[in-house]
Amino acid sequence: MTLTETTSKTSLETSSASQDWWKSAVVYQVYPRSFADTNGDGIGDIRGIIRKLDHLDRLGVDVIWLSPVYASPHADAGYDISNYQAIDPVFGTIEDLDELVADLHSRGMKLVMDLVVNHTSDEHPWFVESRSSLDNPKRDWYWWRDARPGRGAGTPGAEPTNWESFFSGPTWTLDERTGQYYLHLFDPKQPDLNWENPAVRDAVYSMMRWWLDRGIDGFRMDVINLISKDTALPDGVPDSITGRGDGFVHYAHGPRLHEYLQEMRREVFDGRDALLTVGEMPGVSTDEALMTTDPERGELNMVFQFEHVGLDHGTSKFDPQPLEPGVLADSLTKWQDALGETGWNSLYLSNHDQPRTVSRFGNDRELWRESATALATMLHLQRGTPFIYQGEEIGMTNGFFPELSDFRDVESLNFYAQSLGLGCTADQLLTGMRRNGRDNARTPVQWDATSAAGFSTGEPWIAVNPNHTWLNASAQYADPSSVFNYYRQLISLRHDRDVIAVGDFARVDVGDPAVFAFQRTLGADRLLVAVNLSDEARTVRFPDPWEHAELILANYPDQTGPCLRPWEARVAATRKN
Ligand code: ISL
Ligand code: CA
Repeated sequence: MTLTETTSKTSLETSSASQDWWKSAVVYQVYPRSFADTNGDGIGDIRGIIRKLDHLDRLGVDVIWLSPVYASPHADAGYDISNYQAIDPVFGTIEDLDELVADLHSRGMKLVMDLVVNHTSDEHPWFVESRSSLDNPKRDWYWWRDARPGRGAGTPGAEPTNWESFFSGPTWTLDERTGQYYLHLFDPKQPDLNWENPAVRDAVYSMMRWWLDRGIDGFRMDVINLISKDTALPDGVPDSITGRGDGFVHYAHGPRLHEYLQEMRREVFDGRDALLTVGEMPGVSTDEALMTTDPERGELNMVFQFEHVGLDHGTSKFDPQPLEPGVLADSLTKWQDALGETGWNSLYLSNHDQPRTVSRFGNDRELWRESATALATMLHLQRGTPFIYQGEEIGMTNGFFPELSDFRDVESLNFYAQSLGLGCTADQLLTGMRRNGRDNARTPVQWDATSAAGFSTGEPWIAVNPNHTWLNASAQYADPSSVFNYYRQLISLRHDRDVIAVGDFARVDVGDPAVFAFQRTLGADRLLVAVNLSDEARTVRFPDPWEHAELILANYPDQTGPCLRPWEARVAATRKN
């Protein structure tokens, strides 16, 4: 035991000093609007993050990914940026941000900022200029097109392509002044930048250098796989209900994506040390992810893939379907295997766009603690860099939204408005939104049992979950069996044992698809993980080496034989001689 500890510390020091420090790091996502409010306006702010750094320190995370705090009209909660180099007053000042960076650094943590450059806000000066006339020098910074030939601008179906936007409705909006349409894959207030134009790329790179010079440690890149599009802009195959087309194959993973990412690396990242880059890539294939994360190609450290967070989608994300046993494990295993040798995985179950992990994949009622810790074990002991979404470390559950007026998110509200017109009932739609809507992730972090959960002294911008009276951080700190303290153990295990960060991954068949079991190997070190992802006890066949392994972590207090109780997780270690 002593020997193992000494060995792992030495190798950790080596790995954190190296360029690959992020392989043993754990990232924590802060969604600032819902984290902690210090001035009573009901909206979280940067000073709130500074005030809560002890929580993050205690948890033991290495990196904070901060969702956008830039100047924004907030049509999409800050993912619509009107000034990349200014902090929105609702979140604070640039001095607050500098102080946050300094405080994090003094505690040995890093800050990764959100980079949203597939689109800007329509209130960004670039777009304001671009839309001002047909011959404005910035006209070509965005995607402007005439109406479809033979159709009058503004008439139904005259949009340049038939694409459906991520937030419902067409991806094109007519600008009356110049009579042309502009492209927006998301909200009309989020026009897409034209990356074909080198001046756009230069402006983005110079903004990125400005932030890195200020001391931040990397970027999480919003929908970065959408920056290169097929310039012919072909129609997508029409949907039988909306009549609009799915343009994904034409606007995602376009022909110049890898060229742009490599150019960005040369222009922005070369010569700078110890950064972290992660690209959000909805719909990415394992092949594309491998190309993007292969260090030889010099693109990104890792990507967020979406396969496992789409498994429960029916006709849309708002039509969630139950998952068959083994489906989640199969998908995650596929990604472990595909990116194992050459690339690198990010590991996540939740973020500000997804429902809460324990409500979606676990049992947030009778087996809340067991399933929250089981899912965390399954994720954190895979090969890759784990991401914790704020509140996940205390097992926060989906929000409580009795009425339509309780929802805030543009995606949900637009979907509701559009689908009601297409014959769905209000009840059906609200049920789907309660299950999979993005607002689930955006209710305030539950710090304590007081009326606004310690989040704010004012009226929170979105309702606090009523379960904060028992589900809150302060109730968990002192309880050794809490979800919070379990996460602490998982994080410190990763820091202490290189087999977790970089060991090989191999799925183990224990004879029951509801049990996700795998083995990690690094030299002589072996880690054995078995997690029952179901509400029922399961009898499993543990392979040989497991019989003699030392149990190093479990989410039930006592251990009994080959039966895994509901959502039981066991982690054991052996060392070959
Ligand atoms: O949540 C989604 C809709 O089902 C996703 O498709 C999401 O829109 C997609 O992952 C892109 O997300 C990112 O870009 C969006 C922003 O709204 C999300 O919050 C952000 O994470 C546009 O900037
Ligand atoms: Ca505030």
